[in-house]
Parts: sequence; structure tokens; C-alpha cells
Amino acid sequence: MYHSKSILGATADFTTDMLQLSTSPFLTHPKRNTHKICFLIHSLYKQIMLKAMISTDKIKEDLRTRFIGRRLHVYDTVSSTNDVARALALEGAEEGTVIIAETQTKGRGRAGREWFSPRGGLWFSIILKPKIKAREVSRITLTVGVAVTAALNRQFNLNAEVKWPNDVLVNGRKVCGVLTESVTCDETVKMVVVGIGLNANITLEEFSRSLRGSATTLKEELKKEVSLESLLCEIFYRIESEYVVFLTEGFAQVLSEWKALAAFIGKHVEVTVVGRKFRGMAEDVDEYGSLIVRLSDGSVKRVVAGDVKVRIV
Ligand code: BT5
Repeated sequence: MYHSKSILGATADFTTDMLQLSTSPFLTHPKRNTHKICFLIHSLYKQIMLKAMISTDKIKEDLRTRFIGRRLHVYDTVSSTNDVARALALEGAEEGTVIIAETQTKGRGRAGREWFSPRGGLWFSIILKPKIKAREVSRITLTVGVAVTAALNRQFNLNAEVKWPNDVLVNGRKVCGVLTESVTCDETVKMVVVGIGLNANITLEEFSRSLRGSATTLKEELKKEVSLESLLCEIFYRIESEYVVFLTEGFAQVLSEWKALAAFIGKHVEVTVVGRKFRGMAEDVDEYGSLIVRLSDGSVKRVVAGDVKVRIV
């Protein structure tokens, strides 16, 4: 079943804009030509707006999954798709329900960091209800990282890599971030919301100066725009496949796929945990998704994903 709230929302927004425009002094100019020009501007604006919308119909045509994306809520603007997903999940939304927004006003990363979410990107959250323990939640982040990376490499022939704990990189720059949030009870997971932010049809000039050095976009890497709908379908398909493997066969296979795509295993890294830094060799990622770092004195530190930053030095 598909919901098209956003399409209606966008149409409503557009109508409002038109009404606002048509009450402007410019539009009420007596000369006919002015009216014609305004009409043309409106038509053009309408075409641009409709082109920019993510089409639920196109997604429906391409979808190859059993449950991820079968229920879809597409919005024009929300604060954060993770918040909408969480609210829907608490109201009983089914596993696999996806919430997509064209833009987010309060997109966030881990530890409340800001996530830049302009039009042209893919900002979406998936509701999952895995029967796993709370300590396994970081496995979901790694599973989704593998799936998004594989989708990018397959669709665009890129050399995307995963970076612990929640990034996907292209040419060493962040193209995607994953934010996994869960509701647990007595160490058992009740539901997980996986938020995925993927810089698709955005130019780097749109980013702040500070982000320009570390981020990239598909448009920048491929020198063209991509179909958001077919990319979404590929990602849904990959996430569902990896997720089912994780739940039915165990995490080992997904973890070995993750390691094969990992950007910095075997490299010297600087790790910042809640503001405190240390350096060492990123040796491995264990079965619970913790990073194993060997320090210069030979001892080993196990770093749990959380408010952690890692950079290659
Ligand atoms: C993440 O956090 O990378 C997780 C991002 C998840 C975003 C999605 S969008 C849909 C859903 N709804 C949400 O509200 N969130 C999810 P973290 O590892 O903490 O990285 C955050 C850092 O990435 C920021 O502090 C910036 O330095 C950087 N950043 C912000 N926006 C970015 C962007 N669009 N592309 C690349 N880097 C960005």
C-alpha cells in the first residue's frame, strides 16, 4: 500500500506559492505581457517542482523487495525522518515501512550532530523489528553500510568503501551516513529505526566550507544526476538481502563482506572518544561491531560505536 502524502503536500505547497505570487503587485500589473511572463514562470516552476519530487509510482515499478519499501511515506519536508519513523513505529507501523523526505529541517547524525539535508539528496528511515539483543544493534549499522556500498558500486561502478562505524566513502570522502536508533526493553530490541542520508543530486558548492573538505556527492563523483527512485530500489533490495542473511544465517557473513569493503582496516588511525584522543593501528572489527585498535605499546583497545570519530593518520 502506498501513501502519497508528500505529493499532495508538495502540490498544496505549490498552490500556496502560486496564490502568494498571484497576489503580488508584479502579477496584478495591468499589462497582458506581464501576465504571460508570470504564467510561464509558474509553469516552469511547477515543472521543476514536480521533477524534483521523488515519485512513489516509479519506486513501485522498480521495487524488488518482499517488505522493505512496500509501505512508503514520502514527505516534502520533515524535521527528521528518524523522528517520523519512530512515531509511526510506536503507533504500530509494520517492519519495512520507509519514510522519505525531500528535505529535513533538523536532520541529525550521532550524538545530535547536525546532518545537512538539502533537496536532491536521499534522506530516509526504515523501520525494522529484528529479534536481536540490544548489544547487537551496531550489527544493523554495519549491515546497512555493506548494503548501501554494494548498491553504489553495482549501480554506478564506483569504488565506495565502508568506514567504521557508520559511513560510506567515495574517494575517501563521506557520501553517506547511517544513524541507527533503537527502542529496547530488558536488553531485547523492540524496534530499530535506521536513518540513511545519501548525498545524491547535490553539488559540493551547496555544502558549508567546513563540510566541503570531507564530504562528497554522487553528482560530484559521476558528473551527472542519478535516478533517486531506482537508487532507492537498489538500496532497499540490498538492505533486505543482507538483513535476511544476518537474521537467518548469523552475522559472520555480513561482517566478512563489511571487512572486504572497509576503508581503513590495517591503517594507522586517530580515535576520538567523547573528546579524548588516542592513536593506533585499526586491526579489526569484532562480531559486535566494535573496532579493535592496537596501541604502540602492543596493548589492544576495543572501541564501541557511539560518540566516536576515527580518522586515518
Ligand atoms: C551520520 O552521523 O553520519 C549519520 C547521518 C544520518 C542522516 C540520516 S538522513 C535520514 C535520517 N534522518 C536523520 O535525522 N538522520 C538520518 P555522524 O557519523 O555523527 O556524522 C555527522 C557529521 O557528518 C556531522 O557532524 C558533519 O561533520 C558531517 N555531515 C553533516 N552533513 C553531512 C552530509 N550531508 N554529508 C557528509 N557529511 C555530513
